[in-house]
Amino acid sequence: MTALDACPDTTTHRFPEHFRWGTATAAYQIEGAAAEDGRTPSIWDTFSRTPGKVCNGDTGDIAADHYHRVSEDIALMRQLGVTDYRFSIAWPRIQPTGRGPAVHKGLDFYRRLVDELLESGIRPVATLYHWDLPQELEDAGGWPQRETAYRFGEYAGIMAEALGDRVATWTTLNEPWCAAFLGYGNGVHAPGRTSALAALRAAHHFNLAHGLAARVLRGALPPSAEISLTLNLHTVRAHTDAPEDLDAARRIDAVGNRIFLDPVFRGRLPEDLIHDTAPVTDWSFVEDGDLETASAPIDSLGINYYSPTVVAAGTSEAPSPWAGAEQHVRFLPAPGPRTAMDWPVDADGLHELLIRLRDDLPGVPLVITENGAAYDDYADPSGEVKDPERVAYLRAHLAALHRAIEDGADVRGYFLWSLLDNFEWAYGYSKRFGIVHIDFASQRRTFKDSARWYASVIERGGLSG
Ligand code: IFM
Repeated sequence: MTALDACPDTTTHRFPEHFRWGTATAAYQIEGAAAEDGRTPSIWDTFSRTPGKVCNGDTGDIAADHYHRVSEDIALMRQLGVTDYRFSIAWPRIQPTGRGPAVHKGLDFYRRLVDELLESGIRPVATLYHWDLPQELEDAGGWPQRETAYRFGEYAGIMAEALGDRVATWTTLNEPWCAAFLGYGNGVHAPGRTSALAALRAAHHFNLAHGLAARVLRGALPPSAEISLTLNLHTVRAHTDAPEDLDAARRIDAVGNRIFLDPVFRGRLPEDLIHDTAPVTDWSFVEDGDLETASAPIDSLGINYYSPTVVAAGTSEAPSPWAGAEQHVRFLPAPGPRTAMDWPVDADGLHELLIRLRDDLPGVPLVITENGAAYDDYADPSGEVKDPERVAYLRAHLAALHRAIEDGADVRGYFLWSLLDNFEWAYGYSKRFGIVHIDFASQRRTFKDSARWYASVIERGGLSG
């Protein structure tokens, strides 16, 4: 009997019976052990070593040292009571040059992780690509080159063979928008290139890579395995109903959302996107059959949501990730409170997005594969980490998600970003998203109040009060 059994049931937002409750992480952000057991540099190792690219010159060399602390971290998950754990596989641990046979020690690490999760009754949800491209593939042209998509298909086959019998859900890519447009468009992410054409080419090759991997996975995995893709879809709001502002929103929806949704779910590129991007490219790098490959059937769509985007007609400064749309679009600050990332807290945006997907993609099960917030957390003198703003953020977003489910959105699970404080890309360790606080000097893990709160949500199967 737990403490909750003795209390009157005050659950106000009960989630469906088989709802999946998880936390999420990514390899480069937590693993460390950057040069161990055959792992070679990824584009993030190179980028983080480039002066001026990452806050304080931070790198993922040690990160949360998860590579050496897997058992400890799984014990934390058991305490939380999560049903699922979403992690990513570091491609350069498996294929150091991005091609050829797998490194056994790399595979062994993920086998051990998955086996310990299963022993703990936690369902493994693996992402094949969360931005750590082997540097050698970038040197050969990176995602703007078609060949990278074929290499990704090969890597997917290796992983399916190694772990296909025990990983429940396979996600091909995490947030290809960020990887293409922040990595190749405005260069704030690795590999730091600034070319609208490279960003659009990368976006197409991500779609192709996703489809190639989905086909390989489908051929190799047991029928029970679920194949998915995670997108950071933008909830785009026009500042006013004026036609110019609505058109600005349409442009961002095309280059932010439909550039992936249409190829993957409809086997075509949006016509307005082709028209808008004509000054940059004629899309002749799209070959016959690519869009059919990209639209290989998948079992669910993962959605990462943090905050909405408000736009009006106007212009924005370059370098911009938006592949030319910035010449027609002005980005406005959304009102209301903000997180430590300066991102607006707006849970209605999650509801809005889910209702749009309910209508646009009927029959496609949805999973929230990331949602969470960074705040300036610290351990107080008694060693406690109080993070009431994060609890408020999570509560509001879970309530919005619950409302969307009641309104007919078929959402099967929620993964909180993130289990651990970690390497937040260009922000290094200056931003903390974890519900577990990490003292990076000692690697001591401490549950924040939000971790205890999330555990009680999972135990109740909903929100209370
Ligand atoms: O930390 C990232 C994660 O890697 C991808 N989605 C957004 C998170 C917060 O910025």
